[in-house]
Amino acid sequence: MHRILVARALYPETLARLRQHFEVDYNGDDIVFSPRELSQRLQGKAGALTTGSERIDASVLDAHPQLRVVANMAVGYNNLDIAAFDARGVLATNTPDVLTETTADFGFALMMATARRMAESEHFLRAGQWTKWRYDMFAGSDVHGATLGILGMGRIGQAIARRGALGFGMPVIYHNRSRLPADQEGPIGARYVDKATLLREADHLVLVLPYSAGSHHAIGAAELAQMKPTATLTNIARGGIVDDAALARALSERRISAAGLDVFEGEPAVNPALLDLPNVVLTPHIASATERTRRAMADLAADNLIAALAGSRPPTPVNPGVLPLAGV
Ligand code: 8YV
Repeated sequence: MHRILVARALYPETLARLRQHFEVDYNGDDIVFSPRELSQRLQGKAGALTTGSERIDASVLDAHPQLRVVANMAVGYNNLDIAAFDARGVLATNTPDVLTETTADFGFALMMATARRMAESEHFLRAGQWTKWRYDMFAGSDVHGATLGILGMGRIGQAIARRGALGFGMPVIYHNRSRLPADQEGPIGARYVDKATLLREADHLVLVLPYSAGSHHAIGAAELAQMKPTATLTNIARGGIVDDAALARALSERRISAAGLDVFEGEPAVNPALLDLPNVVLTPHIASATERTRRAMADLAADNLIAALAGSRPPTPVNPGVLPLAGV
């Protein structure tokens, strides 16, 4: 029986299924391992079920040549050094598709909460400051009919575009590494534009691109300066895509109107400058967090581990070029 590490707390049902196939070392206390602790716990393991909080790079793989598969319970896998995996013939898997609509719901909700000042007004009410109606009280910006800008037009970006175009009559503009085929642009009337046009024309800009060295600080002071002063920015992608310090400055100087952030540079730490601002809605990386979707992500990660370590093709490999795996 292969030995695996389940690196974080997991649904008991998923864990029980894994235990039918493997000898499981389970981090039931849900400790976020230091790199050293993680390396210790990977001793003798053929597989690992990880989340975005566990970093597996060349040095970890070199220290554990018996490790064959890392199943990440996330669609994003910037915590895994895929070039290092490829070079060593180690398989990485992720959890696409099962979270697309759930994450798009949240992205749209966060964008709406940001535009309509929901967090700020709720804090005002809870603080007992609501003593009268006033004509301009918490007047925000409209979502319906406004131009929706999307940076990164993968599955989640397209699902957000559908919500905006079909449900809220929003013209959609987007920028991406590659343009969508016409039959995918057509139904949502999405217009492909360069990044400068996206920044200049979007009323509500939503970030849904993967994090990589190339997307680090894709939105910094220079980009924020190109946006409309009335625009909002929503980040449900990854911390590090936005320069949070530059964003805090832009928000405090009202160079854009508001931001909604579900992800942060260095999370779970949050730049203190953001915490002090009224015009930002902050959530703790929960865009995929519905009961059903998180179970589906856990199950898919388990399916990937079970298939790969049985020598079968896993449902959602990140680097299928390493298949078939040697030594399983
Ligand atoms: C995860 C995410 O919850 O899927 C992703 O890429 O960001 C979230 O859905 C998070 O990464 C924990 O693994």
